Amino acid sequence: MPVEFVAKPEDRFAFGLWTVGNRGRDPFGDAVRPKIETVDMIKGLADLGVWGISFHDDDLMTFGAPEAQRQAEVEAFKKALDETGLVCSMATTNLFHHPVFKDGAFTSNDPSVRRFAMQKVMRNIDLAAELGAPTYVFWGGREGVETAAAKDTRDALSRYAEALDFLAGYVLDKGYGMRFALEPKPNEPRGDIFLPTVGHALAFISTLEHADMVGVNPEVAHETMSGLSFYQAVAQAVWQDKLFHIDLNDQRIGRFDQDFRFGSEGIKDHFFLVRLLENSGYAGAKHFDAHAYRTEDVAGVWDFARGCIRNYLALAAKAREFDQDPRVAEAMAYSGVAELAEPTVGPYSSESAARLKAESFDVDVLATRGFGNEALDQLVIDHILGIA
Ligand code: DIG
Ligand code: MN
Ligand code: MN
Repeated sequence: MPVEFVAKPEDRFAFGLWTVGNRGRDPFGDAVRPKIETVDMIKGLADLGVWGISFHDDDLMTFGAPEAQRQAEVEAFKKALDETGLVCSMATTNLFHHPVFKDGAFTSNDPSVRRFAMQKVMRNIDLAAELGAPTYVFWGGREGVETAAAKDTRDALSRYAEALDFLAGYVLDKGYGMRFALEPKPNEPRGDIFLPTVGHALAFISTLEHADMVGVNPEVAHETMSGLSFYQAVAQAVWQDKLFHIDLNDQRIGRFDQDFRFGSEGIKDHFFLVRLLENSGYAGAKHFDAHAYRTEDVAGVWDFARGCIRNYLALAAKAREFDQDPRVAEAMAYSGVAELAEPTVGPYSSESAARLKAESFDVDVLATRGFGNEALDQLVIDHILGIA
């Protein structure tokens, strides 16, 4: 009998409207499944125990529609949230679909396009604030180049920073209490996208006027596309108190952005990721930015949504079992895991410097130490496989 994993709102799982709303289009084929109406998506996710919903402005409101139609679409969304108890956990702007953004949005060479992009964001920030979204995501899907001749990256980053500083100023001026989360990606749809990894984004944030209200929204697929460890990227973001949001999905290295169901590929990586999110006190949305395989019908879309949640909860249970296993504590003690948490020298003083320089070390003895990582990692595998 399969083990049941039931999500509760306090788990803070969230989905974007565009995830269960994905109709299976790809660069080589048209939609394969019918549109699910927004109200039905929200009710279906509420039935799964989901807590939050996120949206791009254009997911919710028809681009360019008359104000009355936009308002009607927003009211229907609000009504569905009220009726289901779901919250708006994040909002973001579609600055990538319309042809006007083909050369970028904040970094388009055309100043009018840059100003239109900022206006589009401001309008959706107002709605996000009205809906109580605590986080606003910026994924610069079109902020990049195919040829470096087209843009001086230094100018592009200056325009990017200028836009974010201005928009942060707008949020502060309005008193919205919202935070920004930058979502890195190395490429696709652009040949090279600016701010390609979490590392680039963290460095960029440090240059911003309102850096304290800007963090990152790492996505599994995007860091993996770069060949980097998503777990390590998230661990540094947590260490810098900059994990403001997270896009959970799955991905095979060296492929296009697959946005697979969470837990469908990198089981071991996700074991460590879920263990970190659960043990680090991360209180943000566990947001799935993924979609069902193109092979799926609407029933398969709900299999996909259930699978994202099931895999997260199953890995969280495995991580708890691992951390409660006395053999793990013993193996970690042998590996010296807790010793790394001890300061090496502490704050500088001339006395401590003199002591350190006078200290003697038996390097050959130190070099003989074995750290027992094979036995420790085998316990990880044993717990993941359920054979511990
Ligand atoms: C793609 O991974 C991006 C867009 O879906 C959206 O702007 C953002 C929201 O998490 N992720
Ligand atoms: Mn993606
Ligand atoms: Mn994403």
